[in-house]
Amino acid sequence: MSKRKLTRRQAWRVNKIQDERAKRASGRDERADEALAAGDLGPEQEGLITAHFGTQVAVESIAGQSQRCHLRANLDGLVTGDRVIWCAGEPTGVVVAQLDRHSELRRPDPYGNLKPVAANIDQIFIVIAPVPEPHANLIDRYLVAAENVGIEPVILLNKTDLLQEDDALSQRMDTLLAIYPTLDYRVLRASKMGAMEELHAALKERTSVFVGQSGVGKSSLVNTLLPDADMRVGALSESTQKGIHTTTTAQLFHLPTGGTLIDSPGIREFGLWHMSKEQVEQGFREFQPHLGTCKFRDCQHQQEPGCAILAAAEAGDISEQRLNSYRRIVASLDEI
Ligand SMILES: Nc1nc2c(ncn2[C@@H]2O[C@H](COP(=O)(O)OP(=O)(O)OP(=O)(O)O)[C@@H](O)[C@H]2O)c(=O)[nH]1
Ligand SMILES: [Mg+2]
Ligand SMILES: [Zn+2]
Repeated sequence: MSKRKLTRRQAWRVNKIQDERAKRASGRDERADEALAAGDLGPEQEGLITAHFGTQVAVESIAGQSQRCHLRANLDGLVTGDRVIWCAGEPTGVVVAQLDRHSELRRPDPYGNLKPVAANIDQIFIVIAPVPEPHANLIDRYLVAAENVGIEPVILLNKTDLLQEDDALSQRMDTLLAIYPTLDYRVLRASKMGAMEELHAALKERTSVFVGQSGVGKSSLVNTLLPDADMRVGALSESTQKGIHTTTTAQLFHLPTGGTLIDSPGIREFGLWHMSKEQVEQGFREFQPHLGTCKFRDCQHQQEPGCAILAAAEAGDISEQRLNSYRRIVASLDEI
């Protein structure tokens, strides 16, 4: 899980593609500027980005109408959930400014650069399912990220219908999840075959984002909550029992109950390379009362004498599952 290193030839090609892209973008920017100057566009108004497609975004007006808009090169960091100022136009409008975000969820791309995924979110739903097989480490990575950006995380076990006739699987899920309610994280359950009440209630009047591995059923949940959404869903790969990355861009929906929901593309891995060891420690809630109380200031919490984290683990205040996750995350930080 390290940054990808490009050969000289690949780097040259990437640069060339970027140059060409920049040229095309500046051409589009000029045309947008001309349209603005000529008064061909409507008045400035506030809007909400509901989806992002390369150099274009779908913008929704306050009245709820949607239009494709050109995104100027200087605004290319805009993401689903961003509030903007835009002008309507025929056939495409133009986004002219970005309004402040109150929160953002970011994750590193395969090259190790941090990219925002969605903005102005109140809750992150970490969606897992009996298949594809969930890993505590991935849940904990999301929790660390959520703690660091100060957005409330909720763990959502989906596809609970698969547990009804499989006691062993059901037991495995219970074991995996048992620790989280004791740390005051909410754990909800759902299935597109019914059992949606808890989720409906949790989504009410808030802006939430579904994140998690590919194939856990994020888009299927959106379709169940909102039959008009018509999101594409994809069966798991038969050979690997993993998702096939069906959703490719984050998309925003309004729920009849007053909530707003963003579906996001599933991920393979969630690197936290951008974080320091201190930030990772802070992201483990139950570590917080013990941080700074180890005998050595640069304690790695491995086997040092006088380690407060190890003492807390010994006393049962920190679980082995979480301590293992912490160690794996910290080890992965050193890989670059
Ligand atoms: N048994 C069962 N299968 C489900 C449920 N929800 C989704 N699935 C199946 O899981 C597979 C993946 O569903 P998607 O909704 O495409 O998963 P996703 O999380 O959106 O995946 P990406 O878009 O790739 O990130 C599909 O075959 C769905 O039919 C459920 O509640 N129960
Ligand atoms: Mg999807
Ligand atoms: Zn320590």
